[in-house]
Amino acid sequence: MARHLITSALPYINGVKHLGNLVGSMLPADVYARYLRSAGHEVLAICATDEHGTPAELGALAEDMDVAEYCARHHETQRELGERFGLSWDWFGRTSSPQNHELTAHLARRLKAEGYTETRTTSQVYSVADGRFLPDRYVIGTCPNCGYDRARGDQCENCGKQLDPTDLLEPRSALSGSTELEVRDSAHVFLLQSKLADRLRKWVDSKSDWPNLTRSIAYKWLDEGLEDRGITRDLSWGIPVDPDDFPEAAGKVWYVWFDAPIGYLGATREWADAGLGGDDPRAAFDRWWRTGAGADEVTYTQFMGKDNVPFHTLSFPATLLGSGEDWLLVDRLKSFNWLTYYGGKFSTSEGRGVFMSDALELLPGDYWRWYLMANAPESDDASFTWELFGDAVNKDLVGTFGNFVNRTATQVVRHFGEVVPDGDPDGAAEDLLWERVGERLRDYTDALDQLQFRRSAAALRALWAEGNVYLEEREPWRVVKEDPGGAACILRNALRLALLHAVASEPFVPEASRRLAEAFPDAAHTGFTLDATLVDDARGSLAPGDRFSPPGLLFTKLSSEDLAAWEDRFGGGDDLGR
Ligand code: B3M
Ligand code: ZN
Repeated sequence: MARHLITSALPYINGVKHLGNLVGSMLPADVYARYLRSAGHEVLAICATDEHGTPAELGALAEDMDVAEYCARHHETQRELGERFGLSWDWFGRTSSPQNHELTAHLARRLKAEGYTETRTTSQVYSVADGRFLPDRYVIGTCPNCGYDRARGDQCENCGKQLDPTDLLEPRSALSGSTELEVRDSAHVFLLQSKLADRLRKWVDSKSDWPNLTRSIAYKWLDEGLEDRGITRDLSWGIPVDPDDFPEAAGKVWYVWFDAPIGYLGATREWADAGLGGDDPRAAFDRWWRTGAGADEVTYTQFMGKDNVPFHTLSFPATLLGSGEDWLLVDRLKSFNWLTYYGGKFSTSEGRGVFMSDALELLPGDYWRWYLMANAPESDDASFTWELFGDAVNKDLVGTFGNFVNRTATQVVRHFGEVVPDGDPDGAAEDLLWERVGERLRDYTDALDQLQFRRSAAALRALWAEGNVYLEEREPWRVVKEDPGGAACILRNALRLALLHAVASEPFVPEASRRLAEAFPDAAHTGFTLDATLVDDARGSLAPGDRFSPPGLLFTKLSSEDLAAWEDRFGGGDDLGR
């Protein structure tokens, strides 16, 4: 038994996330957390909403709400949707929590004490009418490159050119529209990443087991020369800079990308303060994060989309290393490419693509979990299409997993009633079955250990298929006519295999797995672990005469009409000219 800390990138607070966000971080983190728990390990799975920065401010503005209220409401929505998707967080916190405020202030203070911060004066756009400095993207104007008249101060959406707000022609405030803008000086705290570059490079060098995508992104930034980074902003919403520590930056807040990863610590502190780690919250927290207090035994795995990799391989480690304290750093970092919608972007404003709330309106979480993970954008971008979704549901869940369970249940009930049949002892065919099952299971857990989700889904599919192969080879429906004892043996083994499926499938389709496991009220499966021992445990379980209550259909087939209607509603290939 080992200890595993798992975090997934923190979803921005602004609105419901789409399936691409889900599959790039929260969902694989959950599959892995469930797998490790079920393999008998101690797991702490942490997530939170990322509540600061311009996304939060703009979101609140768009809904005409107070930012704090906006965040509180959307946090609840995101929690509820996550839970309905079966995300089994140990804690789903908030970067706006008092715990995160305190940890952020603490780390900033430590960085200063270690000589890794400096105050520098920068010129910034100030809006007289709004009475505030404007972040780059709050300044809009005409693009000097293409003439687009709604270009933002950080980038022109039309031609893609990176801009400074002062490049814009006829600049105005995105908040009030006022053109009364001035360039004023503002003092900001900078994190001296350049001073930490050598330590960071050494640390990245030591991570030879990181996937290529992750390593190449980290080295690209190191090779280009790590720049010092402004970590304060002139905003009102955020974690305030402590004026005792940084008097020059009083009245400002920490940059969202400074406090957001600290949110992993903050959310763990929330968990500990809620008493979930025992009576001593400080010790419970330290045990997961401070290497001097036991966290040296923890394996820390992070999940995220590829755009978040630089922040997790460089900036956040810079914060932790630079503090001079014994914080746990990430061990394994799994990053994902993009899930596209028919090759294009998911888009809230254009109503294109499927969002978490839409998805649950159509079908339970398991259907989406399976499809998304089996087609995860691992080695490359992947495209959502209704056709692929229909195949994943109809072929894998209904046609393979569901079909095996259903055929077995029907035969058992018809010929032997709602009990595990007795009959002949196992023969050579059964030995062979369990041997094959053992191999499939090993493929499956190997792939999960290596964080290869498509491969693990394929192995799970192959494990399900073994059930159907066994039934077709042994034909209990035919054998039962002349040899009821033989048929009983076949179906007893099929039931035991279904029980194994219930345990093995739980990381991917937890709800269906739970229903299937409940079909065996007398089995000791709660004590099974998802590793090589599962084969013998499942084979040795379910005594003849144990109760079996048929689970009913685990999944429902999707008709071509359903799929066509959804494609119509959400947009599909044709609408996008593909
Ligand atoms: N909220 C960006 C994103 O959702 C950001 C991740 C923070 S992880 C500390 O892509
Ligand atoms: Zn432009």
